[in-house]
Amino acid sequence: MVGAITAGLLTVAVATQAQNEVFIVLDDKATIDTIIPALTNGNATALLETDDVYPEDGDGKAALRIDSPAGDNQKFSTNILDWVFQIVENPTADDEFRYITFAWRQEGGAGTQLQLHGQPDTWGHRYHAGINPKGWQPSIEVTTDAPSEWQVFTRDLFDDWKEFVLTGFAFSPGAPEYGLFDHIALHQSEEDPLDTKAVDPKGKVASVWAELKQAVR
Ligand SMILES: [Ca+2]
Repeated sequence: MVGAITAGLLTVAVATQAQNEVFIVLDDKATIDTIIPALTNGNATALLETDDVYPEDGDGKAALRIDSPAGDNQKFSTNILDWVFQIVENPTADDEFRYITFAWRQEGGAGTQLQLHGQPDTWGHRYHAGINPKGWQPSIEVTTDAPSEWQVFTRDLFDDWKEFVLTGFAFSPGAPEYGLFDHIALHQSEEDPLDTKAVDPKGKVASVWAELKQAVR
């Protein structure tokens, strides 16, 4: 009897379709103003940039700027705003995601890095372009080109790192001048949900963390 009930529950879970849920980590002015005070660690300074932004954005007027002249050249937090995201192969719930899209540019260096904090492996989920600025590993080189111009990438987090619980980010340009980050979203289907030319506008369901937290608890 117990076995039959369990099997029934499993069937329901598998039948649940992905909602094409999207969580915008940062993109427009509101999201960047929200994340800046939450980046409590690191020697750099986090600022709102309204001029030099990722040009293909729908909002087109906001990016995160990390002025990074010294020390660890980064801003970070292991648990930004109590975020708890489940990185899984088949995301269905509001807090489950498989893909990340991000854009970045850098002034004054030969490589930049984005680090994702979670469990297991704490900071052991990293992406860099050009040189790995601090040599922090593991890190996936998404391009050999230094990001002197804006670059955008979509990565399959499950393929890259397997399942983990994502709670924080480090914006780590490692540059003597500054790094810019923009157009960052977690998503359930592969297409960049912030692409202004996205073919499936129905997929643009932007989650707000406060609502999402209410839904999952
Ligand atoms: Ca933007």
